Amino acid sequence: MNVIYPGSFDPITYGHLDIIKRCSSKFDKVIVGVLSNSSKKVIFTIDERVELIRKCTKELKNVEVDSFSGLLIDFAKQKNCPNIVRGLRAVSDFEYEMQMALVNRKLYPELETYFMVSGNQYSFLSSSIVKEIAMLNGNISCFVPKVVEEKLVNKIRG
Ligand code: COD
Repeated sequence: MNVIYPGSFDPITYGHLDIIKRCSSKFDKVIVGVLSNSSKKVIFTIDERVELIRKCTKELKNVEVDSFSGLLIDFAKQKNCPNIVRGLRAVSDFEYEMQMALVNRKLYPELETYFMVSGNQYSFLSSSIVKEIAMLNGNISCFVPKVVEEKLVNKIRG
């Protein structure tokens, strides 16, 4: 079975990577879908986010990274993959995730959403937290791979 792991990934963190690695060992193929027209204010361009994810997942041969705009269900149809994986960190994630899963299924009844519980060590981690720490000159090396750290620090300082 193939799955889509969609998100903003601005930028990818060890929390996202943990989900991608675990999916990679459970499913035939993992398509990481990066939303290009996010309503969230993003710091990295779509090309930068895709490139960072590709670099961080290059060892995982069954992981494909692609961008999409518009509705997630249309991306799922285009990829012929009616299976979505989402990460759950805490109860606070649940309400939004549940709503999204139900709306997506209403729009595309074949679509299933699977939830993968975050690794304990990453349950507090989000892209926003990482950006905030970096902007305040904190050390983010335990939250993101080196290549992401360098790019983020350059972006903020540059
Ligand atoms: N541990 C485990 N999982 C994590 C962690 C962590 N530390 N951090 C994040 N995650 C999970 C998130 O829970 C999520 O499942 C995934 O990783 C991606 O997270 P983000 O924050 O990068 O991405 P989101 O949540 O902003 O992505 C939202 C989408 C882009 C998927 C959504 O907005 C979307 O589908 N938009 C397209 C428009 C659409 O179809 N709208 C209708 C749907 S209601």
